[in-house]
Amino acid sequence: MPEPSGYEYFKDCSAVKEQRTEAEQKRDEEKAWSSGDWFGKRTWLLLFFGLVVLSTFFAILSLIIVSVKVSGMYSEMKELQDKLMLQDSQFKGNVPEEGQRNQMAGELSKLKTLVFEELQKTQGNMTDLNSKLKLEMFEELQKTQSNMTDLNSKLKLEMFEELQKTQSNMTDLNSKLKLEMFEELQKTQSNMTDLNSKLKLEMFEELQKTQSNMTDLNSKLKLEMSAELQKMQGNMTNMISKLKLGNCTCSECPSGWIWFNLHCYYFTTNSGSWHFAKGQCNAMDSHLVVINSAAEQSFIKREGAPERYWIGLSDSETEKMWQWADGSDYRSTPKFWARGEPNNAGNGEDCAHIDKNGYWNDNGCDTRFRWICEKSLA
Ligand code: MAN
Ligand code: CA
Repeated sequence: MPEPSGYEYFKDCSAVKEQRTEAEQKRDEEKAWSSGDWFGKRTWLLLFFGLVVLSTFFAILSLIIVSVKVSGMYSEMKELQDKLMLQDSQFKGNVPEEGQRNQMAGELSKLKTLVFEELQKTQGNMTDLNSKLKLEMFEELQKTQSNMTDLNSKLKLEMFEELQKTQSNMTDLNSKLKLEMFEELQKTQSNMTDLNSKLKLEMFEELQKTQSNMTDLNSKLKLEMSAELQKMQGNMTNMISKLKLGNCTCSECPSGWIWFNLHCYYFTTNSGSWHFAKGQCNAMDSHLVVINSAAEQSFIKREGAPERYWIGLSDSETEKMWQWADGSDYRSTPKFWARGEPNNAGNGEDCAHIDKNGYWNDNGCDTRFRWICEKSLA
């Protein structure tokens, strides 16, 4: 029994549908008439119907396409089958005999030879081509090498020139640098020389100052040492004298008197005229000091300075006839007058005294001075 076509099927379905829709339509129309919404229901119905028609159309179209394709494939398959069948029958029916096979083998060997010759020719051509190619490449390489050599030479030349320039620049720079360094060194040397001169000057000045200070110090030291030495010398002389005396009846100087060379000396603190002083010394079993030696003068000078003291020397009896108080000969004793003395100044000066500087001066006998008494221990 033949299958119903798509159209018939569709016809049947639409018939059923039509039957169902007519019944439903009647019902709906009744409902719509009764409910009063007839326009809305109809629109929905039309839309639904359109959709059904469209889907049916697309279904038929698909079916046609599928059937066309299937029939094409089927015819192709059929053709292939026919070909195969033909080949099979040819193969089965045309099995070559031995003579034919030998002929075919001969043809085949000829073919092989031909192919081999062709291959050999091709190989020969290839070899030629290869040789040509090699030659060309060699030539190209030689050219490239030559170009490279040229380039290298050019580069070398350029580099050499550049190096020469750089070398020249470096030499210039070096010369400049040397010059600058030389100038700087000269400046530094000059500065050093100036500094050296200044330093020398300062050192010389400092040395001069130090030398002067040293000289002052030396003078002071000499003076102090000389004084000290004189004292020591006096003391030593006294001690020697004491020792020399040995068994003599020696006695010490009275209290307040100073011992020197076996003599005692009294330096007063009160003052009076020369004659008053002379009387005072005599009253103390002594006389105004008589200076018989340089050592004694030094002792008097040292102990008396810087006061003025009457000494036992006067020319009150005869002008310029100086006499010592103990009768010692004025002519044989050393003199220690100050410069320009005795000058008998003013109304006359007949009495001698130790001045502030330690040397002698003649002065008016009534002048009030301190005095020095002396007595021997021998
Ligand atoms: C000065 C000098 C001395 C003199 C006194 C008198 O010092 O002329 O010679 O004895 O004066 O005061
Ligand atoms: Ca005088």
